[in-house]
Order: sequence, then structure tokens, then C-alpha cells
Amino acid sequence: MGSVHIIYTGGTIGMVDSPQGLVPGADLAGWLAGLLPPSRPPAPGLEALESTSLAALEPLIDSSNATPESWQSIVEAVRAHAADHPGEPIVILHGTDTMAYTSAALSYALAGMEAPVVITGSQLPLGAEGSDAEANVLGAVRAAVSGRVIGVALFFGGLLLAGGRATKSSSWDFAGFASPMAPPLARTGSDGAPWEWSENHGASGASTSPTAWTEPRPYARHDVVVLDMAPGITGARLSALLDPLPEAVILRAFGVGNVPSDEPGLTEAIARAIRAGTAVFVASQCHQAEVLLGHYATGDAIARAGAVGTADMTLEAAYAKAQFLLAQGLAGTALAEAMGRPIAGELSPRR
Ligand code: ASN
Repeated sequence: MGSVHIIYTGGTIGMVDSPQGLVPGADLAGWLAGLLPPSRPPAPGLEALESTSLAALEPLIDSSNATPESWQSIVEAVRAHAADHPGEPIVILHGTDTMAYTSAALSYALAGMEAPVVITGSQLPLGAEGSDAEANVLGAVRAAVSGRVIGVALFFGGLLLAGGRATKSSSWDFAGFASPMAPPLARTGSDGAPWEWSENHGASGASTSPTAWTEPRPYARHDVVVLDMAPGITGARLSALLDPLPEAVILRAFGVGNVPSDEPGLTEAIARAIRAGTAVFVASQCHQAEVLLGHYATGDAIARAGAVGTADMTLEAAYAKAQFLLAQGLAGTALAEAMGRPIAGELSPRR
């Protein structure tokens, strides 16, 4: 593996101070040229790296401004590069705020692609003292050229995670991402020590899923709403939040997927949405969760109404998957059924 292609999309990594707060503006190309071979003796794992190319997307964004259309721009940039350089590893530099949504979205849309894709960013700008930018970029490039990543992965704070399994776990810690329901694909050792690869390091598994789309339709902005339950929510409030009806709802419920079943009109509001053709998914507010509707009476009523649990998917994976499946033309019951089938390793097989 002699080369890597880097796609820069924005995020704190390339930001500089301004009177309005952090904005894109750092000399990322110059910084990368100084960081990666041949200008520096290669960092461990990069001995075979001979050349790097860089493309920047327009406009560079804070990832809080990302939309499904932004995911599609990245998909197209990756595909365009892969068409001319088949199999060449790709690293994506991205803001951390919605990086886990993007990594899940890319893992569905790029499932089956030969080239490994590793996404990263940083908590501090590359020019800030003690920044995590250098360690994260070197780690992402090392993972990308390792020959061991299948599909899309996310590297951050010493962990390599499957793209569809990651979640942002801290707004400030350098260990900013976690994979609560799947082991990391690899962990870095300290000071150049060898990485520890997990046995299922190919678990991003994009090329292996029989249900993957080989030529998916592009992401577009579909009306998917994420709603949180909280003690005291009323049926009237939930009904109002669902009017007009979205194409899909992800209800972030309690524990294994419980909602307040004693609350008049609340289960009925969910059932009404499903009858009208909206797919209703039940996720959990727990950081680490497997949704099991029907385990308690409080989850059973909505399951009988046709709501479908998101199993052990992260919210990010479930949201991006709902957007992906809607973009493929699925709706209602077909969408609900497809949610339970893995596309790119985002979901554990049912035990
Ligand atoms: N707001 C930034 C972003 O997501 C946060 C970061 O990159 N650390 O673009």
C-alpha cells in the first residue's frame, strides 16, 4: 500500500479562532505535508506510505451543519476517487459532532466498496497546543493502509471502531468516541507499540452483508424525527409533535424500549402514526442498550401497534439507516422490516 487519499470536509481539526468563534481556515495541506512521509521519517505503521493526495470539499463545514446531502457529497467524492484509483485507502477528516452519523451513513452507501475508508477528526484544532489532531490523523492513515480494515471505520483517541457502531461519547475528552455494543476493531499501543487488533477487525463487514445495496440511490433529506421520552410527557404533546406526520420516527425510550403506557393517548398516538404509514422505531436512551420490545408491558403495547425496536444499533446508526432506506424508496412496513436487517455490520445478528 503506497498511497492514501485524504478528503477534508471541515470540523475543528482545520479551524482557527475568529471573533465569531472557531471557523475553518487552517493551512491543512501544509500541515499534512509536514506530518506524513516523505517529509518526515515515517511514523510506525506508515513505513510503506509513499504518497498522499488531498481533496477539500466545498464548503468546509462545522459538522453540526451536516445533512444527508453532506453525506452524499462525501459518498460522491469517495466514489469519484475510487473510480480512478481502485482499492486505494481513503481517510476522511470530519468534525466530531456528527462524525458517527456520517460514518454510519457512509458504511451503508459504500457497502461492498474495495477501498477501506477511515474517518477521523479532533477535539482541538491542529494548531492548538497539545492538540489530538496529529495522533488521530496518523492513526487513521495507519488503519487505512493496514490492509486490515474492511468497509468504513472511525479512528479516534486510540480506538478504531466499526463505522456503524460508533457514538460520540465526550465533547472534550481525547477519547471522544465509544462503541458501546461492539468491541473496538483495534486499540493503539503506547508510543509506537504494535496495535492490538480484535479478532473481528473486519466487523465493519460492509462487503460481506448479503443485504447491502450495490448501487444505492443518493441520500436526500427525508423527514425522520428523533423524539425523546421523559417522565411526564403527555399523549397530547406526543400527538402534537407528530403533526404533520413524518416519514419515520425514532422514539428514544427508556431502558430496553419502554414508554409510559399509563399515559392516556400516548400509545394511541404512536399507533395512529403507524396506521397512517409512518414507520416507528424504538431506540433506547441508554448509552449501551439492546432494545427488547415486549420484555415489559410498557414496551409491549407499542410493539403490538407495529413499532419496531432498533436492537443494539446506536442512535446514529439507526437514524442514518432510516435515511438510507427512505432514500432507497422504502416506506412504512417495508421500511420497518428492513431496519432489522444488517447492511454493514451496524446490527448484531439476533441471539
Ligand atoms: N463542532 C465541531 C464539528 O463537529 C466539533 C469538532 O470537530 N471537534 O465540526
